[in-house]
Amino acid sequence: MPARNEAALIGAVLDRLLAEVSSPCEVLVVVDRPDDATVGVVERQPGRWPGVSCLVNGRGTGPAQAIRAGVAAARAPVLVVTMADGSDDAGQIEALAGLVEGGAAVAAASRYTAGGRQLGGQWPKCLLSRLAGRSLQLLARPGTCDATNSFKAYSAALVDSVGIDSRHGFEVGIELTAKARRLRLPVAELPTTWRGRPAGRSGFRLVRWLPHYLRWYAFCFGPPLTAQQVRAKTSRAA
Ligand SMILES: Nc1nc2c(ncn2[C@@H]2O[C@H](COP(=O)(O)OP(=O)(O)O)[C@@H](O)[C@H]2O)c(=O)[nH]1
Ligand SMILES: [Mg+2]
Repeated sequence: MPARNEAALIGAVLDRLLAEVSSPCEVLVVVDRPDDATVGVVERQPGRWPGVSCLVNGRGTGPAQAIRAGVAAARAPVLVVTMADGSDDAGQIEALAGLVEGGAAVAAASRYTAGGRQLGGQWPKCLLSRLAGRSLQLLARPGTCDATNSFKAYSAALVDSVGIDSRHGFEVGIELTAKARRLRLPVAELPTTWRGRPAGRSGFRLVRWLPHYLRWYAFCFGPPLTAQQVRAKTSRAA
């Protein structure tokens, strides 16, 4: 769970998450700085949220780095990325994880499938992500109409085999969906309702992050690859 300055919202989000998830789980709230007030809220109430801890990410700032750090520290075979501002329906975490346990490499919560909804949020971002998600499913068939939503479950085996190259915004979701597509691994989806934050400011940087999204949109297209070939084509060291 990437978090920046979420002191006002994190408590309710963790209450809801722990009420909804009955399977054993570890929750990592990943902040960029030790003085982020989110940490104070979580640590001031020891025992209130069992299994929840804060991770201060030393790798670099921004959502992609936070997600990478959380994924690297997580020990479970199924990983779920969800937001700390309450945008995601925590009631779907179990179902998404269940799809991965059942064999999907990626399970996406989709705003753009029949039954899905998006409430609030900045309209240019909403419009572009809808256009990207729908057109991608039409043209490249990755298995979800909402490749850009961050609320997804992943098999840890997928992430281990191909790694995460994103370093900027929330493009990790489309990156791993694109990689699963090129590996021809199953991607599943469920309709979801996404909500714009009720308080605080969105950290989304549409113009700055767009090129990174486009890179992974393009990577969805093309012949099947092995994990080794995916790494060779995408890894920064390559
Ligand atoms: N660690 C970390 N988390 C971030 C950063 N920017 C946003 N987040 C978190 O990512 C989630 C989604 O961010 P938000 O600003 O709501 O983006 P939006 O919903 O796409 O407008 C929230 O949990 C934020 O706290 C960042 O720079 N670092
Ligand atoms: Mg948000």
